[in-house]
Order: sequence, then C-alpha cells, then structure tokens
Amino acid sequence: MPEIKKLLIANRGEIALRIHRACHEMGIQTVAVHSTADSDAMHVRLADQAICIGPPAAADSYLNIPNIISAAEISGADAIHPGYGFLSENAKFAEIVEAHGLIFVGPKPEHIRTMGDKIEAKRTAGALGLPLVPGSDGAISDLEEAKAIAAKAGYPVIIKAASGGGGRGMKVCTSEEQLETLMAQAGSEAKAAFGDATVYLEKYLGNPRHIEIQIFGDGNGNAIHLGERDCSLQRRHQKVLEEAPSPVLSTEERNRIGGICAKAMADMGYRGAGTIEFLWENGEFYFIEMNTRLQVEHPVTEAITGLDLVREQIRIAEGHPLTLRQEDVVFRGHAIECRINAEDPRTFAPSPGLVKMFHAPGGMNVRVDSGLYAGYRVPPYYDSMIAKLIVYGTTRAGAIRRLRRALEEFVIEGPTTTIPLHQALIENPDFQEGNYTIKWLEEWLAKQDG
Ligand code: MV4
Repeated sequence: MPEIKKLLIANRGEIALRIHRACHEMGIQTVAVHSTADSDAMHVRLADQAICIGPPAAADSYLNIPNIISAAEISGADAIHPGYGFLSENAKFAEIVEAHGLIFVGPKPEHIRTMGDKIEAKRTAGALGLPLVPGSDGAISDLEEAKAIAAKAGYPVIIKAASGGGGRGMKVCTSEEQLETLMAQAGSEAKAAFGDATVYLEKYLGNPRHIEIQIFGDGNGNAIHLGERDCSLQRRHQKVLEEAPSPVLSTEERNRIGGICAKAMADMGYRGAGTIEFLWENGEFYFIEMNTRLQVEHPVTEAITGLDLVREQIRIAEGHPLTLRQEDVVFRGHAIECRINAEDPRTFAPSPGLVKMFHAPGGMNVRVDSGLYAGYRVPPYYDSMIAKLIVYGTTRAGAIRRLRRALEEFVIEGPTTTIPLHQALIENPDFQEGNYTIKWLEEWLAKQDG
C-alpha cells in the first residue's frame, strides 16, 4: 500500500490549515503552495515547505496546474490534497496528478466528471436508486417537448443549465408563456456563461430545505454515510450557518436516506469523501447535485460523529479500507457552524485589510478553524470567509447557548465581520425552533433592512 510521506496542499486559508493539521497528526510532512499575496499566511508558516506558485489572481496561482505539479515534483511530494473550491472538482487536474504518479486525495476522475455534468449526475443518481426531482429525462432543446414535460410535472418549473450548479444558470417559469420566453433565453445564456447551451427541466419546489448527506467510499465497493447537515440558511447561494443533525429529521428518516446514499456509492465504487445534496419538502428527499469533495461545513459532521474526515480521506487515498462499518458510526449531540466573513454585516461589502486584534473563543466544545492572527492582512483577492466557529452541545438548545457565549468572546478588530449577523440570527425565534427553509434567511435580512 502506498504510504503518503509528504503531501502538497493545493489550497489556502482555513482549509489549508485544516489539512496541514491532519497531516501532522498522521506523521505526514506538508508542502504549502501559495500566491505572492499569501506569503504570510498561517498555513504557509506552519508547513514543512512552502513554494510560491504565482501572482495573486487565482487563475495564475491556485488554478495554475503546471505550477502546482512542478511544485509537487520539486518538493518530492507523493500526494496532493485539493481542499474545496479551486481545483477540487476539476477531473482533468485529478487525471494529471495521477498521470504524474502522484496520489490525488479525492474521488476517481471519472466520478468527478460525471457529477460535474448535472444531467449526467441526475441520470447516474436515478439509476443508483436516489429519489429525483420530477422533470425532463436528460437534456431538453425542443420547446414542444419542454411544454409537455412542464404540463406533466405541473407549474412552476425550473430550467437549469447542465454545466451550472451552485445556483448559477437557473430560471423559474410559472406559466407556459413564460416557459417559451425563458427556454429561448436559457440556452444562449448557458452557452455564454458555461460554454455549454445544454439545459434540463425540473418541477420547481417552492419552499424546501437544503439537506445534504455526507458519504465515504473506499473505491472498492464499500461505502458508509455520516448522516446529514442542514444547510438551508443561505444568502445568494452562500451558506451562512449549518447544523447537524437537521432539526426536521427523525432517526428512522436519517437511516433510510443515509442507507440509500451509502448503497448507491458502494454500487458505483465511489472513492473518498462526497456529499449528496437534496432538497427536502414535506418529508420527501429530492436529489439535486453531488459534490465530489470535502465541504466547508464538514466540521459539524466531525463534531457529532467524533471522526476526522480529512484523516479518513488520506487513509482512503493510501488505499486502506474504511476504518468504520456503518454500525460503528454513532451520532451524538448537536453541532452548529457559523461562517464568519470579512464583510459588512448589513451590506455584505468585502472588508479586507489588517487584523489589529484577534482573540478566538475557546472552552469546552468550541472549535475555531481560521488562519487569522493579529498583524495578518486579509488579502482582497479571494473568498471573504476568514473563520469558522463550530460549537457542540448535547442538545440543540445547549449548542445555541454555547454559540451565544462563543460569539460574545470572539474579537476580530480591523476588518468588519459578520459576527453581529450571527448574534442576531441565533436570537430569532424561528431559528431557535429550527423553523426555516432555503428562503428564510434572505426574507429575514430584507425585514432587518426595512
Ligand atoms: C432547485 C430549487 C427548487 N426546485 N430545484 C440552487 C442551487 C442548486 N444547487 C440548486 N438550487 C435550487 N434548485 C428545484 N427543482 C431551488 C434551488 C435553490 C436553493 C437550493 C438550495 C439552497 C438554497 C437555494 C436557494 C435558492 C434556490
């Protein structure tokens, strides 16, 4: 079995630090690669080796495949972990990594490619027995065909771009007249945005929750699920707060959908970590997409299962079987994550710059994943998420009380942050009752402004 001795982290920020920590706990040396804007980043300082791979623009550094592969060869790394975002779901990159005799800490390239095409993903999910949103069976170009499918599913319907995802390239149609107009627009817009005019049609779910299932496969026909995360609280398709378990699922419902997901992943021979995204409405799950990577919100799953998901990823990449059987996975208590962004909490305008003071909360069952320190300068070129605060409690109410206390302790001076937004959000009675859907946060924010 190939043992990883040195791993290159093809990412930045808190996730680069997260991967570094897992590696050092496993006795694996780390190589940080960074842009010229990230020379002073925490993970660059902590890594055993650091290599500059280009200028600030991500296209020239964190997305620069030749420079990353060169860095791996120069440093003698035997594996690359892509983190999330950047090259993490780029099938071509995974292939290139493997073609250079390096271990890609992630799924098989073919599975990344399949799930990256939303139509292929849906077809595959359906064939594997996952419940789908009713709609077209694949791509749709003919207007008459679209009308027939929409009439069968019932309005409203949604047109989605096959190469879209993450909320991009979607159009809701409430009538046949609108369908005619929007079908014409959707194809050309998808072509302009993604270089692919392919679209498909689904019944539009009006007020669902976003619930996702964490899975792991060993690539040899074994797979398990680690339960769900409720990620309904989003603004403009950016998750703001996530929790596990979902306030709406019973143990039986969790085991049922989790079992379906694990069986599907075992049957496809999936390797590594993955997340199966569903919309949930009136007790029913509807598959929408699969993410073939580690996710930002993985710590809430770690908190309620006691597992180190990055360690599991690395062990699977080395070719080990899964450390756990499904019956060994135990869900305990409740975890909540707040994503803290360097943004104005009202306008969401980015607020990069010098961190004058940094004091992270601590104490029992409080975790902060962040690369920040006093004197660090948040660069303006990247995502504005600067910290994740994850709390654990034996009950949801206890987790909320702990979150209140931890947010109170958190001090970040310099950039303005979304900490006050989280403080207001967790005092809301709807939030406290777990009574929210994907529309809730934006409606609440609109009320706050008015
Ligand atoms: C939908 C939908 C309603 N009905 N599909 C948005 C992101 C992408 N992953 C899928 N998305 C949606 N697909 C059907 N058939 C509503 C959304 C959606 C959404 C989904 C999850 C979380 C937040 C959302 C916000 C707006 C729309």
